[in-house]
Amino acid sequence: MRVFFNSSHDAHDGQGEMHHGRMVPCFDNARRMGLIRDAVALAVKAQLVDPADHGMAPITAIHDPAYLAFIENAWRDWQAAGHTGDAFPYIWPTAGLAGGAPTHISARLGQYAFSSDTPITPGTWKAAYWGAQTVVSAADAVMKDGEAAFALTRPPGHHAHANRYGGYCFLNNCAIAAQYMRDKGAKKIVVLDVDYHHGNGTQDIFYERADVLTVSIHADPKDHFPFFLGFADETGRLDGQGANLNIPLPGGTDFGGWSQAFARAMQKILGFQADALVVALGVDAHEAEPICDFKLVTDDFNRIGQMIGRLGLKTLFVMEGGYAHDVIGQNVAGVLGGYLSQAKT
Ligand code: SP5
Ligand code: ZN
Repeated sequence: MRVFFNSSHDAHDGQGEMHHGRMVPCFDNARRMGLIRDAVALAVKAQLVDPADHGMAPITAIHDPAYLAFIENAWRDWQAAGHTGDAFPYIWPTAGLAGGAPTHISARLGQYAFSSDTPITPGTWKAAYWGAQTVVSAADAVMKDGEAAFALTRPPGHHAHANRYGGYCFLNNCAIAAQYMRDKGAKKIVVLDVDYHHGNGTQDIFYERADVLTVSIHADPKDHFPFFLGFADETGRLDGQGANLNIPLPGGTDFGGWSQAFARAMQKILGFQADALVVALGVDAHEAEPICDFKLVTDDFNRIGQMIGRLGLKTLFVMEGGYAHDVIGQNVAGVLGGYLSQAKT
């Protein structure tokens, strides 16, 4: 399988994140990528490919220009204000406290962030920009010959909205890839999100569209991040009515519960008759994951890959979460290997 690798990923290098009131080392760290790359190289015949530069157009097709300008310049503006550590917000425009158009960097951090777990560092834009190029290059390859590809990148993307960052995500890589595939001739796309966390950004971006079905299997937001989106009654709006499926699952879910959810997802996906599939491939449903509480084991990820292969669609895998260093490589390789064992192309 072709593995498009974002070799600029380590330009995003947070010193820490706010976690339960303390600064802790970032869960999304540079070590993840090497571990996954090496395990995948061993397990599936991986062909490492460097991304090509497709410029800003595929990114502006999804994200607001003012938001992109903010992310690109945030570190410079933060430094200009005299700060040396990573950039974080400390105030947010919430109901009743959202007037004016303040220009201070701290106000704008709060305007564009939805959570406090996501540092902006000197190389954040570079890593995120090349991450988007990595998924676009992989999407391009899938559209050209129909064979599956894997975009291996960080920071992840599925929590990012058109104009909001958070949950370690800045640019919504899956949304950028899905739109790029649409523009290259695919009429209908499914984005299937198997990360432990709800893909709130992807859902929001496509919520009113009928051409992109978004499906997410995740920990119930009533007591898991991102808390404020991802409920079962969110089914899409206007043209997009019926084109969003959320399957929230309780903490402690094992492969029995997870695979039942997948069976429901599969029915919905097959009924949609898409031309291509984008998989938001988080592996943080594993029992060893530090910020999650599902109970999947490594063999289950191979089964998930097989189930995805049986969907019979042109497939692009995009790396999302997965933070347990001891197992993430095997788990990602398991999904890709399982997929290859079942897929026709
Ligand atoms: C891409 C992705 O997986 N992003 C996840 C971002 C989650 N950040 C917030 C972490 C807070 C977790 N608190 C969990 C407590 C478990 N005991
Ligand atoms: Zn996650």
